[in-house]
Amino acid sequence: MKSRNFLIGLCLALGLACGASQAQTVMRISIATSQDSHQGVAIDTFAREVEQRTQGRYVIKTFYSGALGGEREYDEAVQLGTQELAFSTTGPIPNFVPETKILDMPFLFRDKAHARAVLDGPIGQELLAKFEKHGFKALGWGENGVRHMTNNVRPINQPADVKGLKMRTMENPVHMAAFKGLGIITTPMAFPEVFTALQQGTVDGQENPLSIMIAGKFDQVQKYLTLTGHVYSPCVWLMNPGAWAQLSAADQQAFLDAAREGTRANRERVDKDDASGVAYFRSHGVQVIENVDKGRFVDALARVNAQFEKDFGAENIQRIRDHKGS
Ligand code: EAX
Repeated sequence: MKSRNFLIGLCLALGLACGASQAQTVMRISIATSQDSHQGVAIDTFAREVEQRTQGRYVIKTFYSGALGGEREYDEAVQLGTQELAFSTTGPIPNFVPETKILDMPFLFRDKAHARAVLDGPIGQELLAKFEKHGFKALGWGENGVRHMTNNVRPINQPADVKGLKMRTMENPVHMAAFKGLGIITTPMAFPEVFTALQQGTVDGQENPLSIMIAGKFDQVQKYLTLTGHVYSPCVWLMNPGAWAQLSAADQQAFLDAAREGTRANRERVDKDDASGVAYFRSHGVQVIENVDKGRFVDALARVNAQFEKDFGAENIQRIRDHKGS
């Protein structure tokens, strides 16, 4: 009997070991916004592409709406290795990778095409490489979109109108410095808390790309939307370096290709949301101010921009502004 039990035990152990070596490796990726969004499309596409390109050896489990926490929390989890992957805006990233701060400067990029060309070109690739010494593998850039302002107090037509407004901001030092420079009372907060904060009046307003505001149904809690286009908001594909190192060279390429496809789908959705956003908000009762004189906002930021030039290097800023190819 004993030897029979031993044999059964041995078979089970072998079976498990054998099963484990054939088993799929499951990795997790998360976003703070809902699945039906430009970020949801990004990670859904990534997951599908990874599975196809690795013949199902890698399975990417997708988490939405802050199910694994807000961006700062899951960026940290990826750095620590308790989570393998994340698709994050650059909101909290300067707290981990200070070199990326320059990308969060207001009115740096002329438009999305300019931003995409910079991120996909040498400047973007140089910045991706900087993530490594801060404990991340960055697979590529994605997009959150061009940010605009909403609030419940008054329509914003000019810089003076934002003075004294209490606005939720991302936990981003560059954004906060700029908004303070405009006289805004900044309230940094993780995204999963924003809807409730707007609903309860903890803050008067917030700023985000149209894609985020549509997906977050902010029309239910905001009266005025102004297309300030004050800053471009990149996303980045983050991976834990240990998880990356475990991939074969061919699988690493599969992950990079999957991220590229994810970004393609992500940017397409941003364009679609930008094209339909104004009509969406108007039809949901939000007053939309489409044309503001952006030059006046740039002028109002002169003092803050002088500081950014010192911090990031005027030549680095100029190199981005001069980038052709958009
Ligand atoms: O991915 O926190 C933010 O405002 C970001 O733009 C986004 O909503 C989270």
